[in-house]
Amino acid sequence: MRGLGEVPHRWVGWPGQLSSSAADGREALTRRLREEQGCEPVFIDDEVAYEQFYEGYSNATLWPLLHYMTERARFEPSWFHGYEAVNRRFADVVLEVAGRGARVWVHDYQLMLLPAMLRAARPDLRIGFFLHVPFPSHEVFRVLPERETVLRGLLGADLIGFHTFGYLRHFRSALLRSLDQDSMPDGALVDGRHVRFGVYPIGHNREAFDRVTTQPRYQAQLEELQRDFGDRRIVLSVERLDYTKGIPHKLQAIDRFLGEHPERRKDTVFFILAVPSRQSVDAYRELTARVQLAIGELNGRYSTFSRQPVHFYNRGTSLERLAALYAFAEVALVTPLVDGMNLVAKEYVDCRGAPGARPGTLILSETAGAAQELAGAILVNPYDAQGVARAIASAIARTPHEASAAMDPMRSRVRKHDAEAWARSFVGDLELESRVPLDPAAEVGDALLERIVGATRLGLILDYDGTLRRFVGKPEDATPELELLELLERLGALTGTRLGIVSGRPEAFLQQHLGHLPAWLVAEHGFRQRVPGGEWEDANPRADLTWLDVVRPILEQAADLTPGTHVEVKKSALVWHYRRADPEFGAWKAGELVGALTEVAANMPVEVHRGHKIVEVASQQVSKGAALDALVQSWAPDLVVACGDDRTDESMFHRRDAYPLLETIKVGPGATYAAWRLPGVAAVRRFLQRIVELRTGE
Ligand code: ADQ
Repeated sequence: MRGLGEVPHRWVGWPGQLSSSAADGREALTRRLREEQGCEPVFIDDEVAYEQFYEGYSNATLWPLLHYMTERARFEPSWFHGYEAVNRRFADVVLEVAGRGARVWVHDYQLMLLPAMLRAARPDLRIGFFLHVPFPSHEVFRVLPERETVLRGLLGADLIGFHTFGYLRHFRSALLRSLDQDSMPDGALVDGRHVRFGVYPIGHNREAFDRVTTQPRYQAQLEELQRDFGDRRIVLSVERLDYTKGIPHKLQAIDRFLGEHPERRKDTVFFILAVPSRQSVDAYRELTARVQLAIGELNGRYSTFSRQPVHFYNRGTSLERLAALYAFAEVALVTPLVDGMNLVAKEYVDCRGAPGARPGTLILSETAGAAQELAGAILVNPYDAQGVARAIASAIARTPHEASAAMDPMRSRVRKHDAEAWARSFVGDLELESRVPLDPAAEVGDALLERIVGATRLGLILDYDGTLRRFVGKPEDATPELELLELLERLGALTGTRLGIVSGRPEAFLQQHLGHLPAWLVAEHGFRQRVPGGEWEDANPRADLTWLDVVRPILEQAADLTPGTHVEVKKSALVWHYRRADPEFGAWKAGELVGALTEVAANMPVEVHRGHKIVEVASQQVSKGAALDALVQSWAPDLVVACGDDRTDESMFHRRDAYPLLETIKVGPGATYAAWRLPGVAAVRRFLQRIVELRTGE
């Protein structure tokens, strides 16, 4: 790829299906590819891998699904195993050839698991991924049984690129709805890494067309076309013979056009160049037969003895002939049903400037990614045969001046944004350092650990949900796993160490799951508390809770109006949960609810806050900060570490100013008053494990 310039690079790819004799010479082929072309082959021509990975999961599951053709998509669990295995084969070869810190650019839907595989094995690599096909609406994508694994596979990358902003929008929606992964248009924070997203519309290989159109063979092709078809207008279609390209629909439109314009049957000729594709997949063989039949019928209906209106070429074409055809055709009819970008449209536009080219008009599907860039095309709905027939008629009727006026600005754009510019822009962005959101909290490091090891009387105050335990679909399912309980047991038993768990959960939950631990428990954000092995009691018996009856109906009404939400009633707080609601609808309703509550509760002793998929109204007279005060008083420690992920934990972090003995750790992204940061639950557990090891001298 020229965009990579002089940067030393290697291609890793499948050299295609080998004949059995060539398969015997794999080693020789590998050597030749490596030495002569800088390529590393990955062989997938063994029967199982080929069928499961290539024909199966790539071409019969993902390809139709990503192109909105759910009814064509087939799902076979064994295909996904083959897909995983071949992605793994690619990973093995990449890992062999990629040096430390190498940039790896992964292409397209066949390799969507590869980024995460590479990331897991080699965090030093900088990984980019580009999707050449559409990313469909989540309503379609969610049909994929392995959707979560596939999305996680992609999130292994540092930079993920799409042709259009629409595809990126759909991808973000899938992240939110399938993985509960929040994101911004430019990226997402995933396990403490910033995964960037970008829009990079691919361009055509301008350099190849510039080169070929200066050659005598191109001129010869052009002269031949002039001789044979000089008195006729050519309407040209070029595509792979694929059901996404809408060839049968196009033939219907041509049928209408020829039916309605008998005067054009003599001077218009339709060239359909369809390169055979994936002929081992049933759907493609059926399509070929269907197209051939329809063309036979069309020609039967409209041919005269000397003239045939549709010429169908079911084969590839040399670049000089292709360029000559582009240059000679006065209309290009590019009408895919869905297309990631479509390079044929851009090649046609560029060839308007080729030597000897005739002025021309592009008819383009509004459903092709290229439609967003090629504003001078006649945009059509490929399903609307009548509309496409009208577009053909109006394109043919254009004067050369009209055609050029629409074409010239498009051509400048297409030439500027060619394949090389596209590659440069993607690779350039991949070079940029990932930006972790800027805020003052520093990564937890050795300085903090040293202070912890040195403390004689250490206090640990830990939040539960989102800090010790990952969020799951239903809050009641987020019970502590054995591994976590063992860790907490060991922490609580450390000499010179006091452990407190401060949570928004009700006491019943904490008692049931954590009650046996040698730990101070604080429930409902500080409303109820318990010393190890003791009885539960009110932290602030004088708190005014009369507001509960006023606020509760407001939350209940919100729950009635928003499917998938419910109200949790605690002794000193009310919580509206929207984790199971449609994420966007839930977030919008949460905003409304906070607005309504802020007004109603203006004079009440409450705090309204929006947390992780919740809106909570809690007594102002209790807080985690107040709970921390009480623990500090009773423990008399020389160091306290408070750690939490939520806004309610900020009331503890604010105590930093009051106690120099307090170290504060925010878990996850977002603005905070804490001094330190850990990226997520896994990192918190590793951190606690390290404390156990250091304080026991393990
Ligand atoms: P494709 O689906 O293959 O690519 P497209 O972008 O149109 O579609 O590229 C086809 C290429 O093949 C063009 O360069 C064209 O010149 C060539 N070609 C087609 N028919 C030919 C023929 N008969 N003879 C010779 N050459 C022929 C996928 C996505 C697209 C996306 C590209 C690039 O489906 O949406 O634009 O990747 O990202």
